[in-house]
Amino acid sequence: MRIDIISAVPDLMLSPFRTSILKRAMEKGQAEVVFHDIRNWSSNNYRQIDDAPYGGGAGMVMMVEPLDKCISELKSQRHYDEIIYLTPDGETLNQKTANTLSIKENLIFVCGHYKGIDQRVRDLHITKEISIGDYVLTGGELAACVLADAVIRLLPGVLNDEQSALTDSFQDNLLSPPIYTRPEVYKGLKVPDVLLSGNFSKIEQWRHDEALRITAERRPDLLD
Ligand code: 6GU
Repeated sequence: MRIDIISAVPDLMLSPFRTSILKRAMEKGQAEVVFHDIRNWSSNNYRQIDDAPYGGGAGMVMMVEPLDKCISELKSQRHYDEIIYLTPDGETLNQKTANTLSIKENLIFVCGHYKGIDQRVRDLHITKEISIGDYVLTGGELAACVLADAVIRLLPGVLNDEQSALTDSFQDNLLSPPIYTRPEVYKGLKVPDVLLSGNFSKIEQWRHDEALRITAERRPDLLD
């Protein structure tokens, strides 16, 4: 999979992709993430990419021309399955969307900054709009990292068996049961006996019961 990320501040996103699992996925060639600084497509001497909104009001708007030029150039090089704008007014990201995107070949993520992007970029190019939750960030960059992480970890071979995505919270619409590792007792808190029993069908039953209990308590909406 290849993800092209377009942003006014690409540096904000470097470290997540230079560390740990995402770094390894890039090194093994399972994912390629390419950053594009939108200023490189600005046509004036000040490398301007934003301007005041028509009709007045606070904040700046990302101009249509640099974004259009950048996206058009990428589109001339390969087919993109989705061109995604990260915005608080998009559909809220969930595991199903991450699963769907993980089987695509080429994606573009457009990160808005300031008040957002000129509507005509959306009309011309954007095929999907995604939010990562009901709160406002300073820009789409952190959301783009979240989306890229959620998608890349699902690619074949990115996780090893122990980290397997199949047992994740949300993959089966249940939250995760409690987990423990050594020691057996810590500050008087004991690991549940069933986990030490060696009886794997009982352990699986306990884990499922606990997952149901915790989901009912915290996220009853997931059980509907
Ligand atoms: Cl995708 N962008 C911004 N700026 N804020 C957000 C968001 C995205 N998702 C939640 N809040």
